Amino acid sequence: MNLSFSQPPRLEWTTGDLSGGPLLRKSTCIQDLTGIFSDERARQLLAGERIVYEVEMLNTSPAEGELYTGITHLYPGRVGHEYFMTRGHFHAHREQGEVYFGLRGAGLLLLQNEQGEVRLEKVFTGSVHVIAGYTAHRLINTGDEVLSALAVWPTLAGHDYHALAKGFNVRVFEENQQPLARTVQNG
Ligand code: PAN
Ligand code: ZN
Repeated sequence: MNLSFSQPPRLEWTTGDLSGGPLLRKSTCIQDLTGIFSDERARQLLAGERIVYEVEMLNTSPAEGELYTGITHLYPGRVGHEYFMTRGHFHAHREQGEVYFGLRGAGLLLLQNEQGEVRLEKVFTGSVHVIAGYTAHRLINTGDEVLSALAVWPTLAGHDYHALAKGFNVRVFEENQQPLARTVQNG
């Protein structure tokens, strides 16, 4: 039998650039992130069309049992003193987990369980983050270059952005040129 060799998509590990396959792209800008940062006035003073993060995904089958593969590029910046971050979410199917891999840049992965307990993991080139089910997750860019991370998650998982609409229980601010995590009350 004479089988040909197919060419899979390619991830450039140093930049997080995906190529060679059908891709889906989504940009999230300052104007999309109402109520996400603690200083809403500071957010309104920034240009609404400024991109905070972009997600590139392989356009693969959404069927149950399949996996999605996506890269998040989170730009450096702050709203007031709070670092740029993703919206963050629980999976709609809470039991579904996910794995993140740090590709470039420096930041934090904020993890919060259903009891409201929070953990912060450092994200760096080569970091591996096994996100258990029932755990909300958010990337935070504490550096001054783009933070890129690869994520793989079940198509079944779905996203629930409402459960944490009031915010996570910890926010990360720059103080004296250092990241500082503060516990916040979300009523
Ligand atoms: C990631 C996230 C991505 C963007 O692919 O969706 O980092 O963050 P938000 O979805 O919170 O805006 C993932 O966790 N997928 O499940
Ligand atoms: Zn997720």
